[in-house]
This record gives sequence, C-alpha cells and structure tokens, in this order.
Amino acid sequence: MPRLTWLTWLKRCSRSAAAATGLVLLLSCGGGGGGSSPSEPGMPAPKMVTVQIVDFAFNPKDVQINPGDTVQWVLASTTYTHTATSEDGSFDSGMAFKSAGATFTHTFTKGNVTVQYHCNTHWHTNGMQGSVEVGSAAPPPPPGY
Ligand SMILES: [Cu+2]
Repeated sequence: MPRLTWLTWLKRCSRSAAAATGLVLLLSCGGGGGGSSPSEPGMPAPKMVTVQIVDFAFNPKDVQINPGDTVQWVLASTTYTHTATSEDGSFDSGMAFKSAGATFTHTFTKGNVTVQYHCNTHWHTNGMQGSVEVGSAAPPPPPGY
C-alpha cells in the first residue's frame, strides 16, 4: 500500500497548503486596511503644486509633479496682465489674474512629458516662461524654461 499512503499524504498536504494560502490571504487582507485612500495601491495621492507669479517671472520656474497632479498659479504681484499659456495648447489661463491672489489651475494627466508655458504679455520682453515636468521620466526643460 505505499501508493495509497503517498496519495493520502498528497491530499493532506494540498489541503494544508490551501489552508496556508487562505491564511496568507487573510493576513495580507487585514494588513492593508489601514489606508484611507480608496484609489489604487501604490499610486501617490494627487497633490497641488503652487507657482507664484512675482513681478515678471514664474516662481518656481520649473516644477516636477506626477500625472494627476494639479498646478496652481497664484498672482503674487501688482501687475495684472499675466497669462499662463502652454506651448502645446493644453492650457491657457487667459487674463485670469485680475487681482492679487487670483489663481488659475490645471491638472496634468499625461505622464513623462515636460510642458513648457509662458506669459503672453512678457514672454518676449522679460523671458517670462516656465515648465512643468510630469512624471519621473519627463525630460528636463530646454534652456531658458
Ligand atoms: Cu507676465
């Protein structure tokens, strides 16, 4: 009867393996319950990054974000004729900065790109421009941005 014994062992073994797997699933289930975000695990929560418009410049000029993050431009100046206008046409604030503290926001969804933008009014006179690097594999901005 060695064959029967082996089969019996195999059955018992697979049963305990299933039980062990169940235990592992149970443990990993219980361990992951601490998070407050219902979104996909491993994805950082979307954040907002602020770029100030000070005099005739964006500050900071270049920001790094992740796909899904939002950039908020805030007018921190007393000149009201600025815009935040992207080179690729993906966003344009227009004359949104009508008073100090006025904001314009844009959410960047496409990853691993560097979006260059400028102020329509002061681009050529003051080199008023900036860039947003989206994703860890985004190329660095060209000189001047
Ligand atoms: Cu400007």
